[in-house]
Amino acid sequence: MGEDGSQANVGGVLVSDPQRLVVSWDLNSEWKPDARMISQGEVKFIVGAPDPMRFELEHRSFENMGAEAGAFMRAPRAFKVMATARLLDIDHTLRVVDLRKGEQMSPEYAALNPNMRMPTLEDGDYVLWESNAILQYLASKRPDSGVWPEDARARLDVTRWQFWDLAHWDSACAVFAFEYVAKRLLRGDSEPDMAAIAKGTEAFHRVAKVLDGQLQEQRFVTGKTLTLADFSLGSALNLAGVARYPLHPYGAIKRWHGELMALPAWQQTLAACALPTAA
Ligand SMILES: N[C@@H](CCC(=O)N[C@@H](CS)C(=O)NCC(=O)O)C(=O)O
Repeated sequence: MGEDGSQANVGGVLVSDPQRLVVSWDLNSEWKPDARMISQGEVKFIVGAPDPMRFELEHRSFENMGAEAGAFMRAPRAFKVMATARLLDIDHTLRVVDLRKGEQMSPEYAALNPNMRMPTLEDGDYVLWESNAILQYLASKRPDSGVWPEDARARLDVTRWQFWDLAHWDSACAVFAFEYVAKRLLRGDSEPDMAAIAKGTEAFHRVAKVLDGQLQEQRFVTGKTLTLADFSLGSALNLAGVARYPLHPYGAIKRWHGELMALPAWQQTLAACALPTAA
């Protein structure tokens, strides 16, 4: 809780080494001047200060475009691929498709992915699009990792939730991400369509109840262990604050997202998406 009344709902440590600590968090909607911002702060611990728990924040990368650019870099469908590649330690080269510049529409990109959407994977001559299919491809390279089990029923459980993601969860979250983040970033249009938000809120609660119910029963989406289903579904929560998902009633989803945020692969991917540091 900040002295100005702001409250961090979802946050994480992006960089932690003896010289530098960078934390990132999303703020509640009461925060002013613009609750859609994501800020990054440099934390200074003041030696000998009367209250050792107190620290000062120096905000950086704070202007609107910077904040939204951070959200852009965390676009859930790209993030899940990047984080899974890190989790599985798969060597890769990242090429950013800058949607703000319309790079997805270039003939070169369209030749790879006729949908003209990211992400797309290239492995030699092999090209694959659809983020959840890409996750399965990555997992097939690490059959012992356990994130995509060999047993047919266990594997189908993971696949079922990945289908559910693309059929229900992804689109329910995307309404908020579009209205509160992408619209402004890609079109310069800052007014969310409140009718779309109202309709989206209804759809969101319908699916969030299902996911929350599942996570009340178990630690991860398909059971005690982490699988591709967690990466497919959890990546959308990177935008929960900035895109104002109505997550308040869903304690189990928040607990689970906290667990994902604590994973080194998740933190490293967030750090890789962090805004450039100030000079
Ligand atoms: N179902 C696809 C969705 C891909 C998608 O919609 N990507 C968005 C970014 S997150 C995109 O590239 N949008 C660009 C556009 O619509 O022009 C997947 O999961 O890969």
